Amino acid sequence: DRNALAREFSRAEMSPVFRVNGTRDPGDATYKALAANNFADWTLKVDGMVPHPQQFSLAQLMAAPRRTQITRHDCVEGWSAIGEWSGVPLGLLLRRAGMSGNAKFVVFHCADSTGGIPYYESIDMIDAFHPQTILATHMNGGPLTVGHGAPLRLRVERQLGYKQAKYVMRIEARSTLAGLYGGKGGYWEDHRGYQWFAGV
Ligand SMILES: Nc1nc2c(c(=O)[nH]1)N[C@H]1C(S)=C(S)[C@@H](COP(=O)(O)O)O[C@H]1N2
Ligand SMILES: [Mo]
Repeated sequence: DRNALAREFSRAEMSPVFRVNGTRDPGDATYKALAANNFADWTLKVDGMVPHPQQFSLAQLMAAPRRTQITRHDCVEGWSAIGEWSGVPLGLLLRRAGMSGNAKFVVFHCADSTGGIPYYESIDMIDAFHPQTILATHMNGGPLTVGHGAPLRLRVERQLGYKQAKYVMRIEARSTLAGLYGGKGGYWEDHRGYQWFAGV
């Protein structure tokens, strides 16, 4: 059942250490300038196949209704960690933008790139509107650190670690993944042959 909830854990079960993996700091000049100002000038764009494109400041996202959940993150490289994530339900932002009936995917464009290749990920509408799919601004009770994806990262709890896009700058609704970068819907899918649907 694609709408079933991922298991949630108690505070006592949280991992003492939640490692940072993949990009630890996007490091480019634009990101550096945003971080230096505590992301006060950062905006999240929601566009593509939506009737009402949106832009949200971090302050707006902080003030929006939020959901907090303690879940287990599973990385394909062979480690897991239980952490607490808090943020805005993605569905809430998507409903504000509206959704064209032809849109089938939601793409997350990230601030970082590796060897000049931008990081991106995508999910379908079932996951996009799943109640545990949030854009996290907080982790383990504090604001997201740069290592964990500040100022905003995706949590899509029924899927593996590489789907949990950090440094999200733009969310794009699309009818197809063809024509976008390598066409397979994500950085790891394009370059490492990882599955697009990474269910846990
Ligand atoms: N933008 C971006 N998102 C990313 C990555 C990355 O390198 N860049 N790495 C992915 C992988 S493989 C994992 S396991 C998790 C790691 O998240 P963490 O650093 O918060 O542990 O982020 C995922 N999201
Ligand atoms: Mo990972």
